[in-house]
Amino acid sequence: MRKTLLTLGALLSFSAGLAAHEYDTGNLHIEHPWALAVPTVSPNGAAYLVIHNKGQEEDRLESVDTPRAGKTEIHEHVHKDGLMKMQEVQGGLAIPAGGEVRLEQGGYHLMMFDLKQPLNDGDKFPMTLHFQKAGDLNVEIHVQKNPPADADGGHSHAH
Ligand SMILES: [Cu+2]
Repeated sequence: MRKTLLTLGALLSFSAGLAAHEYDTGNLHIEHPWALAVPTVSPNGAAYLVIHNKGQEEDRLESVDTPRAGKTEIHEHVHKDGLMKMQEVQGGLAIPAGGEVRLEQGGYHLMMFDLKQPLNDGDKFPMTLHFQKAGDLNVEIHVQKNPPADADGGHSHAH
């Protein structure tokens, strides 16, 4: 019995290590901030993360910035005239009480303009998230060729 428990514990800590980096600030929990590696000629890039709000009140991601880019905006994709376009989220991104917001490919993203250096696989760089209630949070963005494996597995990507 004791041996089984120890084995399970080792497995759990191993998978927690694989799940990489997470952050907490106030009632917010942020999972795995990452950016897609892009060809060196691209002046722009996008970063993604998941924000959980464990609190009783809505919070709001008002803006973000990183020294890696000239300008960073919170974007959403919208369907317009049969085309998929992206635009800045006006007034910030609401993080509902007790809910979560996923920034992922094809949806909300942190759009970086005028990259100072190309986003190469394996790079890491800092970004500051400015929340209305939780304040500022510094995170590290990991540049990857592929989206992170989904740790919670409890939702569908069918959209
Ligand atoms: Cu965009």
